[in-house]
Amino acid sequence: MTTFVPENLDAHWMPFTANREFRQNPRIITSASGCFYRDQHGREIFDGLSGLWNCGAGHGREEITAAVSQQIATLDYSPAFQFGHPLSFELASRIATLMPDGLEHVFFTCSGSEAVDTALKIARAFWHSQGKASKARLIGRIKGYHGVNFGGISVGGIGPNRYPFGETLQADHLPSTQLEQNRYSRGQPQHGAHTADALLEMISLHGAENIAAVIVEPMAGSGGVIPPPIGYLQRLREICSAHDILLIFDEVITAFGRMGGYSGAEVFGVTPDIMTFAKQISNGSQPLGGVVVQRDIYQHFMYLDTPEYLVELMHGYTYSAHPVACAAALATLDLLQQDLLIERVQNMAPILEDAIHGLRDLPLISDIRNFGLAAGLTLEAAPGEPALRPFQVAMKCWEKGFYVRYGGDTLQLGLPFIVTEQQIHDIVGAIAESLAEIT
Ligand code: PXG
Ligand code: PLP
Repeated sequence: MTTFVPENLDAHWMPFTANREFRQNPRIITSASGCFYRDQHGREIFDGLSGLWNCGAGHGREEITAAVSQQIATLDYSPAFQFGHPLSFELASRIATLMPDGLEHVFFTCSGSEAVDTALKIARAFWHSQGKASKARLIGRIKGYHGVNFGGISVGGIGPNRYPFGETLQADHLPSTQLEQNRYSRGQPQHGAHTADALLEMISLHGAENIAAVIVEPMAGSGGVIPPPIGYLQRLREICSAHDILLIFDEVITAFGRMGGYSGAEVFGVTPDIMTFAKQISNGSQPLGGVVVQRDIYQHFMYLDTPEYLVELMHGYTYSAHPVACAAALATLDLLQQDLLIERVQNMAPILEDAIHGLRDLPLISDIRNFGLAAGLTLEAAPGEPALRPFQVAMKCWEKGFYVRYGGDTLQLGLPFIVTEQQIHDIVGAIAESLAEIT
């Protein structure tokens, strides 16, 4: 195995990366198969985050490779606007059958960030076309992550992702549901449904006639794996319905298996008006995202009082519904079904829950959360440096052959759906050892 390190690491300005640190300690991944990466030194690394939450079926799946190869040879690209290709219609229909009742129409994008901005634009255009242009304000939530485009950071609730970039869209933010009394909850926490009532205060402050939509992740992912308190999403749904405000679930991480169902909406029993997805839809193999909208919203645009040859929604991307990405997604949905991967997530989730909560009494840990095949650990901050310890632990894990996500004051796991019980114990053990080494 040859050691591969590119000569000029500076030419690539890496995303969400400490570029200066990376240059000192390049972590170059050269191949992947199943639950493992291979790095530039030929070492095997267990993939504790399924890529970036998107490779649940495992890496290098032959079925996806074959579908992508065949499609690129058959139709590599066709114009996304005013012309179609068969796979996008097939895929949209498949997705609609997997979503809660009423969520029936799919608008394709290339990423989660684009899906979020698309969802927000659909919400505003929906009201605008009814002569209610003042219904434009958007409500997100503290600690929410909705990608990095201007719409997404406006509703996003992670400060450093917003404030360096200046003025954003008119938005407001619900409080986080991460409460002190919920620490070490297993699955959905007991407390916090009442935090949804902050929406009522925003309605009295801004007026429902000036609010387009509320957007939340059913389970906050990047903010640290924060499952919704029992009754919280139901309460948001009730308030939105009562005040004619659209409810958007950002399911970029939660859709297509991670929660043990096809969507967080299904698992938590609350149906939004609009839902975003990305990531797991193509098992990470091709960039693809999308927005699923309720029947009535789509119908509204189809019955606009405009000539039929005119475009109903002035929005779309060059690569919307890219044929090769659609082929990858159809193969991914086949795999989820044939390999019973959603059932696997359900079966493995209690094993992850027990293993991760087993770390509770270790020094430096101040909270542990989990749902489905996702888990988050909060570490006590080193003086003045809240992000230091998670970074140190993740680097120790990497040295031991485990890729663990770190961000802010948390460590996060998003295990592959094909993970084994032994692998769960191995990665949780590696975290425990790494914690001991930095204490
Ligand atoms: N919404 C949500 C809820 C997300 O989790 C996005 C939108 C944006 O998707 P794109 O495809 O534009 O990145 C995301 C993405 C992590 C991590 O490790 C999470 C995301 C992306 C990268 C890393 O927590 N979430
Ligand atoms: N910028 C320019 C100059 C363009 O021509 C286009 C698309 O035609 C875009 C940005 C948007 O690119 P995309 O459709 O890939 O999002």
